[in-house]
Amino acid sequence: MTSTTTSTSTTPLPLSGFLPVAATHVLRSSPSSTTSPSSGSYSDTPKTAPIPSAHAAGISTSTSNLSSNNNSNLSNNYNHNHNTSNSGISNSGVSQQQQAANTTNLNPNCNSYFMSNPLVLSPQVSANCSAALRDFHLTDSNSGNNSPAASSDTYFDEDSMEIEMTMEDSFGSGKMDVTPHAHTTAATIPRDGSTTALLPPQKILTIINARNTAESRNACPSLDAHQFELLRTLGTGTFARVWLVRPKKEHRTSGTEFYALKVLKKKDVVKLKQVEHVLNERMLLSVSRPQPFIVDLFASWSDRENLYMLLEYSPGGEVFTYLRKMRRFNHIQTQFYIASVTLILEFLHDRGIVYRDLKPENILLDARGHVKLVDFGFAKSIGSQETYTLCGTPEYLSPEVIQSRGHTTAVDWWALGILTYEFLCGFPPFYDNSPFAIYEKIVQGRISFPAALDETTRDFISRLCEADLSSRLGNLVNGARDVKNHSFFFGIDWKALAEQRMNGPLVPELSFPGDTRYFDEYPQPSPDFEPYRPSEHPQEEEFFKDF
Ligand code: ISQ
Repeated sequence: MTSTTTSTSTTPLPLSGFLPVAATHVLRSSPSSTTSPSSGSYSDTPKTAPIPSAHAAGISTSTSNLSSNNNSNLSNNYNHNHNTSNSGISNSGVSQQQQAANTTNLNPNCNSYFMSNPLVLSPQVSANCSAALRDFHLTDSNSGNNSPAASSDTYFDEDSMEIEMTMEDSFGSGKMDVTPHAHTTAATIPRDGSTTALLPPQKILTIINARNTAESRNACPSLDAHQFELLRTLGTGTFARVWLVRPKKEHRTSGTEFYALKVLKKKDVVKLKQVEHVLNERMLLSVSRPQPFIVDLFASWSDRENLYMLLEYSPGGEVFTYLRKMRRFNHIQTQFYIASVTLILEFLHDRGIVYRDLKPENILLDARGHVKLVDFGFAKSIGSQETYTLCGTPEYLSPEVIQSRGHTTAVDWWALGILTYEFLCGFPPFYDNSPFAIYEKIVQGRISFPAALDETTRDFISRLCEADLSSRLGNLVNGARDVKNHSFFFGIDWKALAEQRMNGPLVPELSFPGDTRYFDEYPQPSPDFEPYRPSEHPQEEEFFKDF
């Protein structure tokens, strides 16, 4: 989720046996970037969010001898190479973290908000984190989609309720379509092609609830961008901006209703040939309810210029931010996040959905430190079929994707192995300065493990990052069950985790539900002088009609 950057260069992959596809770089983050998010590049705004407390998550601990934060054998060249600034938590992170934990203060404001709020850290452990490099998106040579691909977003900021804006302020009242909205659609309501007229002010929660349970969306009131106040940007991408929003007073049920509103510019979605990805994202998010570790899509709608997705607000920010600040996670932290992601993959794969963009940037934390997976821009419903669209992030791509051999849900298990390694080591196993060099390493398939990683962990990662699909953990007859049964997860209570009975190992310190301290600041959107003309895109408009 950190800014996803597309470069305009298209370069064939250099390795023999690879399809000569158009390649579009998306840098995970780079300290030297200066382009503004609104121009389609990422922001180099330093991350300023505070680190929350390390908190044993109620999971009994494994006997693993790896306490990664405590291990000075693990050098973190990845951060150094990419100028990730010092987080204030040194290599011997555990002791500092421990020290910080000792100075922990309970935030009295949190009590009513957290269900069972453990110790929370004061924000003083915060420091800049300009993060690392990566993100790469390839376009689909088979579909002829050779334009720069873009993952839809990037996020992050901090600040409070000061910057309040209405939709009119942000987009310019002249630009918004103020006619009745033809295609306001709740995420879970089957479409029937009918339209919904704009009704007088309604309570947003009532609308959401009604639309999610009503027989027909015709019977439901509509949602509209003008019903929300835009509070601040949570993240930006090439064609999307995510806002923290709350219903305007007359639409509010309580003072605690906050949402993340993802606004996608139709003009850019069309220009970047992302129509299919965006429609996929909306559809797959809607069928992925209710999975507590996937961000909830409450509703979606469109107007003349934009597509909108009203999402659950996840105030803890990106796991990426925590990882870069703490350098690496310890076994307990890693186990908790990887177990949560395993449950997500099990859920998606059971429904024939491949996610295809697993990385720390796309994993947010909620108020209790639980995982929320976002950005379904590359997710696809494939059943048990193979697919050939090349997309993902270089360090996380599996060999079969790089070599265009056709891929399945097995790519997500490969990525889970990469994620486990990156969480424990602070850098991914296949890393280099250019995507091409990364691909060479991935295809060579040699993983070197830091001395501190124990045998069980090495086995877990090696079996996930297995090039041979017929032996890859997760891709065998027992599917996700094999992954869950691996001794890497020793001590995990899967049922308790799925039911979110315990808090996460890092619990954000928040003082109210709309707290944005874990998000970076973003510049205001620049005015757009080139309007989208629906009449020039009849085919795409036909698709957007169903949004
Ligand atoms: C929910 N909460 C915070 C940020 C988000 C970014 C993208 C999608 C959902 C989000």
